[in-house]
Amino acid sequence: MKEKITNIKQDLESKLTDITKLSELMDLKIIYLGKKGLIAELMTALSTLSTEEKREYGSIINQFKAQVTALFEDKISELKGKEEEEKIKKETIDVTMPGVEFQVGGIHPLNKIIDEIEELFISMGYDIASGPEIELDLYNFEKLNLPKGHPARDAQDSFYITDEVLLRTQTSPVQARVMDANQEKGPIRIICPGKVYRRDDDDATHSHQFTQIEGLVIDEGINISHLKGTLEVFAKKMFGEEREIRFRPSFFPFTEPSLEVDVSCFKCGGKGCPLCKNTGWIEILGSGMVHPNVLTNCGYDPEKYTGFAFGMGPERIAMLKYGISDIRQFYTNDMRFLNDFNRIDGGDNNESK
Ligand code: 2NL
Repeated sequence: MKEKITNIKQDLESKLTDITKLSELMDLKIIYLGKKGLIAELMTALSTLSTEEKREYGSIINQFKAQVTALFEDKISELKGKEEEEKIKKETIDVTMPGVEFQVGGIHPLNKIIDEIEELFISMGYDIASGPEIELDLYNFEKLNLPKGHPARDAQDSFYITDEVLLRTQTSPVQARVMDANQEKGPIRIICPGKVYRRDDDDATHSHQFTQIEGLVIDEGINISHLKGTLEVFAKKMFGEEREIRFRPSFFPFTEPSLEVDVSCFKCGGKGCPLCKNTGWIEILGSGMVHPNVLTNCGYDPEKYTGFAFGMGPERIAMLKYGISDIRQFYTNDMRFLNDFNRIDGGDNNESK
């Protein structure tokens, strides 16, 4: 038995020195250490021996097995190291190969406009407020001086979920909620950007879902000159310092008086062109002094407080500013359109769409 073990060992050592390939080594390992390998055979042979001999040789074979396993482990790591070295030697890097082009994401043009408007109002001391898109009739209409049956709350235009719950049609309910929730009933200066929903058939100028930014300022002594000054700063910031604004009387149920705001045409400078339909002016937003009923409905004393409010559509502002003719471009995620606004210059020079 001893002799047999010595022979197996010598034979293995000489075989191991000759082997240069990892795959051959693995085959050899099975011959020695496999289930039906030489070591297993030695173990089987034990059964023919006496109890005494079994004990002696059992322990010798176990030690031998450990030695053989160690020999294989050493050789495996030696060959693996060599193969790795050779692989690295063979590898070359072609520095002239073209690189992989990465698609870099960017901020959506609509969000860029919203961010820009938010920045401006934050710089004037406004807070940003938000609220639910699934809204109560109470906040979307009732508190804003649009009682049930009011012609301006045409049910045809709204997505009602129940009699009292709908998808908000404007962001004014956010402002009504802020007024309502203000315990001190003190001054407010907020803008409310967000998604709104109307039951419209989508076309180049209509979308059933779009965005709005509304603003609200409430304090003692707020008057229409505050509104005019604020919106003039806004118009100049968005459309250029040389711009002028003008106000036209209008009607909204939640403001009195109500004013529509036009900016002098930034394409022709006011001389008249197709963009301004030869009027020299372009409508950019609606505004007015907060209706006393709205103040009362939200817990403010209209004898003490006055306020102004305005509302605009960021899509319209972006379409005017960048010459975009179809509102659906904002929602269809056509990469050719989006990439136009994703250049290093931020797309501000885009005049071609
Ligand atoms: C438009 C016009 C406007 C308001 C929105 C408002 C909100 C409260 C009270 C009073 Cl809580 N007014 N919002 C006022 C005037 C006009 O939006 O053409 N939007 C696109």
